[in-house]
Amino acid sequence: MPPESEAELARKAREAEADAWADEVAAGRLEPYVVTDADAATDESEDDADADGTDAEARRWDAAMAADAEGEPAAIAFIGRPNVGKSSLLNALLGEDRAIVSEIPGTTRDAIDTRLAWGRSEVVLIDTAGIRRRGKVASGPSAERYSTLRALHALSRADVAVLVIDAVEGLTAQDSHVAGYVIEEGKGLVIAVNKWDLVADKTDRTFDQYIEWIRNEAPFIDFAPIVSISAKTGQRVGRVLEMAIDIWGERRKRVSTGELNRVLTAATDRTPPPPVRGHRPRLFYATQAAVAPPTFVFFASDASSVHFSYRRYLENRLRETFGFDGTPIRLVFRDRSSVKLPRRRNSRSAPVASAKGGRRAASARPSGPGSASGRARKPH
Ligand SMILES: Nc1nc2c(ncn2[C@@H]2O[C@H](COP(=O)(O)OP(=O)(O)OP(=O)(O)O)[C@@H](O)[C@H]2O)c(=O)[nH]1
Ligand SMILES: [Mg+2]
Repeated sequence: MPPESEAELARKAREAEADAWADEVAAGRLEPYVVTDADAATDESEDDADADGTDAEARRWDAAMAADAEGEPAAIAFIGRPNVGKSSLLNALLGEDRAIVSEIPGTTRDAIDTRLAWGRSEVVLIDTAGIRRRGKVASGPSAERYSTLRALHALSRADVAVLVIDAVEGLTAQDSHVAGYVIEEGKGLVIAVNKWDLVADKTDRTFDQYIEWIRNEAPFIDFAPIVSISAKTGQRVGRVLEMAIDIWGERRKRVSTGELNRVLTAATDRTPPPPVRGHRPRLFYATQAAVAPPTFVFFASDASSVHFSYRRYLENRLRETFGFDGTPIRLVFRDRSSVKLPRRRNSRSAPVASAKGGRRAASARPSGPGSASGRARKPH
């Protein structure tokens, strides 16, 4: 993968912006949010307004409307290895042979955008060139290098990636590699298992077993939905688009700070962070710093000692409560030595622990909090 592409530089800039924001809050220059009973009451009524009653279709509609409002249609990139059927899938969705399809790997050379009406809005479908193995690209003809670079560039301007894999070949190491790249970029992800028509002797267990196998192979993409399709027969191709648009909405979802902190309190009450060197880090509060991808800043007494597995535990609690299906989420941990929440002072914990800082080391993953429009205003 290219080390310092434009996309990479943009991602780093966004990361720096979110870091600066988190530091402002940590330094007390922005008001931290303190959960009170009054807030809890207000939140309850807010929650009712966007409660579960909304069905999937309505959410999709909302997403399309939001896209319209922002003036930017949802961009969905079809990515994957050469010859898996990306162009075929695009054609099946459009109902016409817009993109060139052939059995020769490397048919699509450049990323091609097609606008498609969706409800009262539009989505942009981006067909991309097959992404080859790194070694092959490095030693291959320059045309191949450029088509891979263009595919990655297309991903950087997309909201959601549909990773197309070949049902017969299964999830290869290269597929996992590309999925990892999607996560690093903070994009939404759908796994489309194409050429399902070629899988012989299917029973009603076949797809479940297939999913189980993929989940075992690549547990880091467990947030991404998987759908079996056939671009050739058109089976379930529409589902792919529906899923991608749902994920577009999930990626832009905001949760209220009150609600977020109730989940945090419940999570830490149930399982407190494990002690490190005899000292248990404390998590004071959290706030959502950005959308696309959803990014959360957690303020802790010793951010660097919040263990990876505990970060994962918190991520799971957030997903359990708020969904965020199909999108990576970022959890960033920051030290906060003076916090306005009422708490008992633990003389052993404070100065030494927070001096360790670990601000950079504290981010759970390479964080990239997304578009400028996704930048959170001061927590409400
Ligand atoms: N049986 C079957 N064949 C398919 C399906 N989808 C695509 N194919 C075939 O797979 C071959 C490759 O399809 P493309 O759509 O060109 O694949 P691509 O991923 O765009 O390939 P590149 O542009 O080279 O990266 C073609 O021969 C298609 O007819 C499918 O669902 N079932
Ligand atoms: Mg193609």
